[in-house]
Amino acid sequence: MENNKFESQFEAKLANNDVIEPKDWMPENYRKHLIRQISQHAHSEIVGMLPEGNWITRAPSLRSKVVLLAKVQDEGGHGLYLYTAAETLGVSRDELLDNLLTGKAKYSSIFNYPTLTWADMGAVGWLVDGAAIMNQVMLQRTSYGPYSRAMIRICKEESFHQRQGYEIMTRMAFGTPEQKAMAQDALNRWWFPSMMMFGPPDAESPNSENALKWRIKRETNDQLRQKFVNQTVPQAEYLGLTMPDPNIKWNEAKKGYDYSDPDWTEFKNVISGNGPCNKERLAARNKAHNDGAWVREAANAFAKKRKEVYEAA
Ligand code: BYC
Repeated sequence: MENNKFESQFEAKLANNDVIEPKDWMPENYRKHLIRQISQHAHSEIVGMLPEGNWITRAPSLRSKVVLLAKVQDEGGHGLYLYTAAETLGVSRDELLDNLLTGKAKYSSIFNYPTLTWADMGAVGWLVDGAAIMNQVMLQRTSYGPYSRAMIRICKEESFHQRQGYEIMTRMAFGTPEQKAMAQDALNRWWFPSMMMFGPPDAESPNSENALKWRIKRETNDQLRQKFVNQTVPQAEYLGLTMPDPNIKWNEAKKGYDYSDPDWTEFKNVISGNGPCNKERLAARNKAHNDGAWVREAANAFAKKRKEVYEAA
């Protein structure tokens, strides 16, 4: 009876577009759904630092190095806000990190592809951050308060990241023929993996129904994928690059572009641990975690000492 009352209050808040806060009553499945999505998102930010971190020491100018460095640091910050948001749901950071490091947790499929040339820094910023923003703008209005607030800041920074990538693409596409060919090659390799970032087609997305019902997501995987295609095709045209999908064609009736689906078998392979870089990414995260053990020990020792001094005073 009591639970019913709380449940109606929860439903009323959702219907009213109010946010749910950590101390509010929430259904157990809503809590679990959020922990799953927010922690996967946090892991994606942290693993997402690796493909770009790969190019910091090889950036072609001091300016491009500083900008890339700032972008990669932002992603570390995004991971931090998101882990903190997940912790408000009663899960510990240690448990979440353990799930990532042991390969139990998912993170975005996109970060299991290699960054082979400097043009990939352009394509990642343009397409990967472009897809991320397309998905994340709606998450600023997600129903869980701490996630929504984290997303507001993240989206501001992601817009800068997208511009950083598009600037690199512009310089290369309007540069020498060799640079233009590198930009085209990067677009060819990153297009379909970026389309996979939105998740499986709606008909095969087991989590979408609850996510939409609870206003965690406000648009479906396919709706966002379509918006991303509509936004990106004119940008590629401006760059004078060819979209690597011969089926991309304006469809007046739907006021959007038709396009080919990515290879969903490849997607399933990548998210089950068998993408081109899955093993390398997990090994790099584990190494960074182990190498950082002394920092955690020092911070804990300092906190303990400070508490003793405070209590003795
Ligand atoms: N990669 O029922 P579905 C970023 C999984 S951007 C891996 O549709 P949902 C960044 C899904 O988890 C990237 N796994 O799920 C950008 C589910 O498996 P489980 C991160 C994927 O949750 C630039 C199963 O497939 N962004 O961080 O309704 C630089 C069925 O899917 C993927 C976010 O995380 C994928 N692409 O929709 C640095 C945004 N797609 O959990 C960093 C927040 C699906 O049932 N997340 N799966 O075992 C979301 O909006 C949603 O979670 C998704 C998936 C759209 C990703």
